Amino acid sequence: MKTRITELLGIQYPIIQGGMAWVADHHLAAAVSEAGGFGILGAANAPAEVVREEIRQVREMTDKPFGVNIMLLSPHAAEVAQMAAEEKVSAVTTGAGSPEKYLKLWQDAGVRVIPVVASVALARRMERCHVDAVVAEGMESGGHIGSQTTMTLVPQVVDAVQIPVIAAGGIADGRGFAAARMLGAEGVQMGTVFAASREAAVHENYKQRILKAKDIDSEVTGMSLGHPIRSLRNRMTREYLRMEKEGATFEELESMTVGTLRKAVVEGDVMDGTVMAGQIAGMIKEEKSCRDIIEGIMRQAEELMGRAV
Ligand code: TUI
Repeated sequence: MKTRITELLGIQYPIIQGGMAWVADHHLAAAVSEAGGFGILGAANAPAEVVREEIRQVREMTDKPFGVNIMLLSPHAAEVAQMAAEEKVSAVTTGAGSPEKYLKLWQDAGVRVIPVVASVALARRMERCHVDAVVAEGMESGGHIGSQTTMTLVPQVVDAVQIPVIAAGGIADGRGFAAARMLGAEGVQMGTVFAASREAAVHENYKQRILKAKDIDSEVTGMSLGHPIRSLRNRMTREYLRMEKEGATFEELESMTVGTLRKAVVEGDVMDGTVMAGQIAGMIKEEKSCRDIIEGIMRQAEELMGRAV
């Protein structure tokens, strides 16, 4: 089961867990790493000391490698970047921007760097800065998204760079894994399926909303602000989209969403909270352990690919 990604990260299976805000805590990251994948803590908007404590907790639960995702729009991004270097986590992934100003810090500390990109241009720029790999994330993903689909983005990024590419967006089973490999990816990153896993320490209402979702249940809000966010349809998305259509100001729209991800994930308010999830939510029907998810995917992919995984 070797690819350049399993070699780079020292893991058994080339399956990486997305660094989801409020979802990807030590319970989830440790479970994914223990199962042979690569668990990731989502730093989101948290201060460095909170994330450092999460790192300690993962280290108590597993000896396996794991990483931290740094959300570059966070007001604490710089201090979390510094802390990740001090803690010498195996890898950092980044989202919602370009991590150029932090690369040297991580590279000097021996931390692998894997930026999430939504375009060929950023993938190329990252390769020129000697990052170790990129995650090419399609707009099927939940949360903050780009504008290209996984099917179109992944092969174009694979053609554009020599470093290994990890596919993300719309993948949750062995068919998706095999398809990503056929597109040239050497690993996959998945979020939604792990958000609905047994070890995800999220509110039951959030988990059930994912498990009950249909194929057409997600919406993209914030397109007019240049920060499109995919989440599952509810009173919140309907009201937001109505205001967006009516030409509400940046401030009006922003003020509507403050604290709403926490509201859904932690408090379980799936009506007025932001239920971030990818389009593949419609395919996820039961809560499984991270081990069952990962081993099931590898088994199905091996069958499909004739052990050429
Ligand atoms: O980052 C994500 N997904 C996220 S971050 C997040 S938290 C958040 N909350 C409210 C508003 C905004 C974010 C929820 N979900 N995925 C990785 C990702 N990165 N997708 C797209 C991008 C991206 C977009 C533009 C990366 C770089 C970029 O442009 C950078 C440049 O300078 O070219």
